Amino acid sequence: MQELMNRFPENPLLRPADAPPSRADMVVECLLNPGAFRYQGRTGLLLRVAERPQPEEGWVSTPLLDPTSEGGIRILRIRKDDPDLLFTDPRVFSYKGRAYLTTLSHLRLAWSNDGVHFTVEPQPALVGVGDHEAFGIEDCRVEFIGGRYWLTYSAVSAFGVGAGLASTTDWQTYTRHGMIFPPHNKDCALFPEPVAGKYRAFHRPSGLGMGGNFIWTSSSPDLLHWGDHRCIATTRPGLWDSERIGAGAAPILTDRGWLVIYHGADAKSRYCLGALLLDRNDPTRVLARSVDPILEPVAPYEITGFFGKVVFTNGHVCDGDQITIYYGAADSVICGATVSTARILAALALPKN
Ligand code: MAN
Repeated sequence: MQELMNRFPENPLLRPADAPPSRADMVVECLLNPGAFRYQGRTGLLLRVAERPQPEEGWVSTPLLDPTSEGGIRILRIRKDDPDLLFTDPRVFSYKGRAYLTTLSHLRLAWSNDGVHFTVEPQPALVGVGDHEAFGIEDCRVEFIGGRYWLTYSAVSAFGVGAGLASTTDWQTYTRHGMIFPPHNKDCALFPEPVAGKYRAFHRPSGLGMGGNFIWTSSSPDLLHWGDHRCIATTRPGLWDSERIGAGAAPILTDRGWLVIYHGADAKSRYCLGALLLDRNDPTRVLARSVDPILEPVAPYEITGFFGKVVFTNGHVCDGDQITIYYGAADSVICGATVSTARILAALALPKN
């Protein structure tokens, strides 16, 4: 199928070498999955910077946030031949029956005057705080609502993955609002405006045994307390989004309804992007869904990397009909692509589920 999106010829826009590590004893392994926004005439990205200790032959090691350790970080080191170690995915391992990430992520700002060439700030903007974020914070969505930028991110810890909320007006100081969706939940994106008088969010709780990794929407009077939970889209057996799906950034209001760009993965963890169209006044109603992906991992930088065959977005900016999406490729680098809303809407079909 002909792809709908036009990749930037400058891709990848940012690579790990473009971000200095937050500490001398760390290596930036991946730069990925940025939130995107406009501020004072510039395009801002809130990058996920995934770091790990300097690699050592024969050892697996991971940093954990620990306020009782020197510098606030404790390194967990395990010999690769330890029989209690289970290591089959570059992103995660299990030790003595407990799951850990191989990297520790924080959020870092990058700025651009043209939306293509970005400069990464030398220091983190936000790092995990407290025991519910001890394995880091990831994949932040940014939305401007009521004069503030609202940041929804995955908060990872031994307690699971939940959705955290923070806000800022100046990108210098941040207010933390705590966890708004408890584990297991991620891919939380806020709507840009209230619908029928209530704030709205997408999120992705994960069902164990029953259910699955589906997109839900909920409403709130204040962005902090959420209810009215509804599942609106499920995975589709036999298609590219058969295993898990999750919303990207905020939905885009079009004359046909809310356009949602989402990611879907199959059983081989190949990640593509698709689209949903929701009723403008009742976003629990799905009007249409793309059958084919709107972006697939086919470019070399999308196929090969820390975790290959991945395109994953949680940030875009809009100029009239044009959407510029920023996306993580192969969980390693940051890329950009453009598409018109009209082109996506024309490609949507009625849902089959
Ligand atoms: C999960 C998340 C993302 C990541 C993809 C692909 O959905 O951890 O951050 O990009 O997997 O690895």
